[in-house]
Amino acid sequence: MPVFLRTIAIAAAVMAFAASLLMPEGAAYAGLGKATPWQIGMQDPASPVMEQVYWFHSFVLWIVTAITIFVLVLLVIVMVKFNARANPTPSRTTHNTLVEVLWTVVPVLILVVIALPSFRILFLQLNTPPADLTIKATGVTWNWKYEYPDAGFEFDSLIVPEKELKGDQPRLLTVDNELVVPVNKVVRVLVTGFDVIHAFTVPSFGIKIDAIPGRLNETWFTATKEGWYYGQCSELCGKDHAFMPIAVHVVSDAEYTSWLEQAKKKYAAAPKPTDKPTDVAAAASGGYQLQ
Ligand SMILES: [Cu+2]
Repeated sequence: MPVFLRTIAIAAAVMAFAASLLMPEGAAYAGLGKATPWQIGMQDPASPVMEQVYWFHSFVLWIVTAITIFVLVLLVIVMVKFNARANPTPSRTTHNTLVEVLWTVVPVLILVVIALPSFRILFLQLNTPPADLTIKATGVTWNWKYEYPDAGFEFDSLIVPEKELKGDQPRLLTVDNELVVPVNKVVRVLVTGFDVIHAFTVPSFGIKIDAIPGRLNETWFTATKEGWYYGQCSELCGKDHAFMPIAVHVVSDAEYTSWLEQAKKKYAAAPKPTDKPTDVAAAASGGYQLQ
């Protein structure tokens, strides 16, 4: 037993030391709105739904960890106490009513404890509250098209190629025309696909929903912090699946109102988005190449 424990302790120490050597200085464990180098866990939550999802994830992780340790301890006890050398004449016991009732009832109780918050969060996600703003997102091969039906305009949102990025714009996530939404408002997102199935995802808002041609799906979020939030198409849709990012800029009410006025003029003057499968991203950038 002590040898076994010592081996585990040495292995843990070596792994911790290796991780500290590999970990670059200033690396964050998780970022808000986008993935960060050396991230551990999910992106930081910026909506009530994602806060709940994150909480549930950690909650289940603790339960899983406890069960794993419990089973490991049982295995070690069996290996050490009941091996052929330590226990040459084994017991002939085949039934123990108390133990059998326990190993049936306890897992059921654990599942109930997991299921209750799970259903609560599922209901929170699926039950859209009265919306302050509605946006329609259409997945096209290979970009997103956004429509603000109440304001009466729509526009294409295309990836910005790596060589055209400015400042600290993130690679593979930056777009030319981003979604803009006000902070602390209920945003209903209607999602559909134009030609093939895509999926609209923003991890920090806790939303991921399929964009299916001929079908209108609905999801919602309330962004609780201003800033930039990124996501990517999350359904394998074709050759440029990796190059149709989603960028959402969350701004104050005043900034949103002024953006809306400008956007109405800008997109009214712009040519209508192409509602047919074109290689718009590739055409705009002269072909996107991975570096
Ligand atoms: Cu896609």
